[in-house]
Amino acid sequence: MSSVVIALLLFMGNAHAEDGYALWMRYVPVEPALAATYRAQLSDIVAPDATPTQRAARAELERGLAGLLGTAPPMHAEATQQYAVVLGTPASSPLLAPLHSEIASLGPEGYLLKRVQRDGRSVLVVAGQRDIGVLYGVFHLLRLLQTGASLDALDVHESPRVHLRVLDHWDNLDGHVERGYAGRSLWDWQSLPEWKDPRYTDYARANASLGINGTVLNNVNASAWSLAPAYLDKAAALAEVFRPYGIRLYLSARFSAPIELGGLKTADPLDPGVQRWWRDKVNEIYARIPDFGGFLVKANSEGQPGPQDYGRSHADGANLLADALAPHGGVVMWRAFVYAHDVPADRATQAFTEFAGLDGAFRPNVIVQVKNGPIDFQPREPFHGLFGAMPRTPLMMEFQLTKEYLGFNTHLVYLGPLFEEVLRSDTHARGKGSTVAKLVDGSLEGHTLTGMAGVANIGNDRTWTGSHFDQANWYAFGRLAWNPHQSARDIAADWAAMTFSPDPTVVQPIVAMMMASREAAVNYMTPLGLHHLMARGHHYGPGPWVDGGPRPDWTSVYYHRADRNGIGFDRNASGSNAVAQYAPELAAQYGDLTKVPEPLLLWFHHVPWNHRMASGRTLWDELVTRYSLGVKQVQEMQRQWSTLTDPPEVERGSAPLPSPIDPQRSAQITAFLRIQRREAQWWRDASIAYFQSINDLPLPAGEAPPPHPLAYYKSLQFPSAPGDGR
Ligand code: BDP
Repeated sequence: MSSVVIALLLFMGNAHAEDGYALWMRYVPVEPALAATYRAQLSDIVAPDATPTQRAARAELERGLAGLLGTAPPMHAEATQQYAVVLGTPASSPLLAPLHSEIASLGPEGYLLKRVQRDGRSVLVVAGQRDIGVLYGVFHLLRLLQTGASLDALDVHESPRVHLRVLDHWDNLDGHVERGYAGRSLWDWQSLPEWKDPRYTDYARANASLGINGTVLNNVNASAWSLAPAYLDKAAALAEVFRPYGIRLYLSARFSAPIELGGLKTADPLDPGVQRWWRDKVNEIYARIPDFGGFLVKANSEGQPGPQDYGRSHADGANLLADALAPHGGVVMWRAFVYAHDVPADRATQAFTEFAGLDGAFRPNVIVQVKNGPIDFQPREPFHGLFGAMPRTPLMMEFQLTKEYLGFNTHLVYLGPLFEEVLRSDTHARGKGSTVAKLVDGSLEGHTLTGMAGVANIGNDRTWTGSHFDQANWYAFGRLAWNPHQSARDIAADWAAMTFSPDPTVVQPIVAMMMASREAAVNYMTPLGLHHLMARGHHYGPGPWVDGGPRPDWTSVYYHRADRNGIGFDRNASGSNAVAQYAPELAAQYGDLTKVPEPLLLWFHHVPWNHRMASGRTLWDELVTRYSLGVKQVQEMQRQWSTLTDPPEVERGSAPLPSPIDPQRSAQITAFLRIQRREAQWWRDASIAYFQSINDLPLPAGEAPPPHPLAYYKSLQFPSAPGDGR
């Protein structure tokens, strides 16, 4: 029997459960032969059960093994004659004393998975210095089983490279999720604190399985009410659920809360009354949540209040909160996503202009949170110039998992390659090899306060993320936050194996689809360095014609600058000079039309339509070709998917192979790919119709003209598109 058939038979028993809720922790039976090997190797387990985290580790292992192997081996709190696995810390298990220094070298969250000889037999050790490391180790072990790895010669030593590994929820108190495409907020504020929905525990399990250790509960466009006593009680209940899973709770703080909640006349950071208010507020929080992580702040950006309202700097604002948090060990994650309405400068330069000069002015418990690119989570941006420009300040990476600009939840776009591209970018800050990853993990500048944040794509949809494939973006973020040097492809392979099946005939096409998907989206939306061309407000669909409105840098025409002669944003010395915010080597490369990488061409240059590209085509022909390529790439994804859902007949006369993908998930994924195909075509057609209306150039031979006139695309309206900011 082929392994595909076996996989099918095995999951048929679980078919009812394949609605995506279990994420990558499905724990479905492994192949019988492998199960027998694993059962022999994991026959008898010693694991302490004295603390909530120890109990969580045991419960997860029991649950995982019961599902994967059909039966959970006996588990004991004390050593037995026959034990084959030992879980614990040197403090919780005397069996681990000999490994004491090896374990200690892995740090407070690290773990090892290792075969050792004990009493003449081979024993598998899952150990950490603290309980949380053991829990992480259990998840690692389960991943090995789920992906069919051998346990024969295990010798895994893991410690996180990044300290704060945080999901930022943009959830409002009324349940609306800003830029959320997965239903309503997970947090049911109305029934908290009394009712702790079991889903909160599953959320914590999923995060712990990746090593995510922080959650910001509320939107950066924060309501001051999140800091009111009633809401702090509710937050404390969530913190209690998260605690055993190593997750600390953070809140977005509205800078003007002393006025709105405290009745003060000012929120000036240098005002002693304001300072007192924040100290008291922070004390009040820690009285309820002793391990509270700290605040995330969006200030003086997009209309949010901040220190500049009082003529003070971002450092003054951040330090105000940092001083209140310091006695408790809390941190401030102060966002660098700022651009002011009264500053006419290129938006891509503003964060740098406002922050670079503040290097060294922040308290040690402040970390500045910088989006991956200088505009706004676009399908492709160069890395943010602040990376490498503030050596004395810890900088935290902010990625967006929710696909505000990449097709919402219905487009299959795996963000691993985007994250990897940014993390591997060389800033040249300290010579060649000064990658963004080395700034994020602190190794380049010797920072110990380090972090990576992902704007969550999670809601109360049964799939959590609004689609099956968007789970991979949560997954990849967590894995890269743990170690930003990992490969997006390897992570995709793990995810596909756990989420669908470890059978290579399933993993390979899925990984191929995932790895090509981000470039496909770049092609059909914003090829060659174009950016910010989406519809206004809700950002659903193409809007390259968007102009007017309250501010130019909320339009598309501001960014593409297309006219009869050419297209692109001149960010050289002759233009906004944004290139000057990068290291000299990079500034020289980006600034030179002959050296700039083509994927960033129109980000940095305004280029004539007849400019010759590497392909030999003119820029216009290349642009059209790219738009069409994006559509073809989605068609290719559909084809690859169909090889799984409608496998071909293998032998003449034999019945078609059953699909290795369960019908429930298969149906949604197939339908979503159809939506993506249609919308990719829409992006291509609308964009070509618009740019052609400007340059009047013919389409390259063989390219189909858009089926509708430009006026049609411009007339489309979607007043109820999901996720809008408000
Ligand atoms: C933009 C979103 C907006 C967010 C903002 C931010 O459109 O809803 O509030 O980012 O990051 O991309 O603050």
